Amino acid sequence: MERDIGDVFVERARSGLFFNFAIFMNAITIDYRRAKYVVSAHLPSQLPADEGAEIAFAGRSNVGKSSAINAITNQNGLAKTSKTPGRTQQINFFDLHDDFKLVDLPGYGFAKAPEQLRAHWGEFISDFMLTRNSLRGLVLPMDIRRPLTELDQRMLDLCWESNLPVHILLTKADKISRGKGLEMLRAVNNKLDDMPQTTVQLFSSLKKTGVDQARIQITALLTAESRAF
Ligand SMILES: Nc1nc2c(ncn2[C@@H]2O[C@H](COP(=O)(O)OP(=O)(O)OP(=O)(O)O)[C@@H](O)[C@H]2O)c(=O)[nH]1
Ligand SMILES: [Mg+2]
Repeated sequence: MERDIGDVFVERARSGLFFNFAIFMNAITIDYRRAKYVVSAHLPSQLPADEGAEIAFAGRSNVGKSSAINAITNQNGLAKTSKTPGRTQQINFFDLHDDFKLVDLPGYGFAKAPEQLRAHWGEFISDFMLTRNSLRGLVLPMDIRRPLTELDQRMLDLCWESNLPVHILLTKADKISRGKGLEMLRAVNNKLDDMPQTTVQLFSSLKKTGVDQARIQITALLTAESRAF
C-alpha cells in the first residue's frame, strides 16, 4: 500500500524516542478539538498566569501558523488567518483541558511591518521564550518551499540556547509533489543532524495531512518534564 504524504514522519532518534516514551508512561490523551480561545496579549502585563504547560507556534509571517492551529484543533476560524502577512498581531492563548495551552505568536520577517512594531514583538517574543516557565516547546512551521531562512535559524539557535524542544512543520506540503516533499523533509532533517530535541514532519492545513502526527508530538511536549533554565 502506498503511504500518504502525511504518514511520513521523521523522528529524530533521541528526542523522538524520549517523547514517545513520555506519552506511554503518562498515558495522557489530549482532545485538541476542545480548544477554546482565552486571551490575547500585546504587552507582558496582559499575559495569563504562568501556570500549566504551553506550546507556542512561532515562525515567519504567513507560513501557516494560525492555519496549523485550526487544523490541529479541527476548528476553522479559532485562530485568525489571512492571505496578507502580519495578520496575527497579538499573542493569542487557547486553552485545552487540564491546564494545557496552545499559543499563537505573531510572525517574524514581515518586511512591511513598522520598525517600532517589529522591535516590540522581537523583544516580547524572545523574552517570552526565555523566561516563560510553562513553555514546554515550540512548534515552528516553515513553508516547505522556503525552509530554514536566516530568521528561522536564529529562532532555532534561541531555542537550543534556552533548552526548548522544537517541532518543525514543513507547511503547505500540498503546494509541491510528494517526491519533492520527501526530498525536502530529508534535506531539512539532515541539516538538523547535530541538533538535540528537534523533530520535523510534513504538514498541510489545506489537505489535513500530518495533523495526527503533529498532535502526537505536541502531546509529548506538553506532558514532558518542565524545562530546565
Ligand atoms: N495551500 C495551502 N495554503 C495554506 C496552508 N496553510 C496556510 N495556508 C495559507 O497561507 C496564508 C497564511 O496563513 P496563516 O495561517 O494566516 O499564516 P500565519 O503564519 O499565521 O501568518 P501571520 O499571522 O501573518 O504570521 C493563508 O492564505 C492560508 O490560507 C496549507 O497547508 N496549504
Ligand atoms: Mg497567524
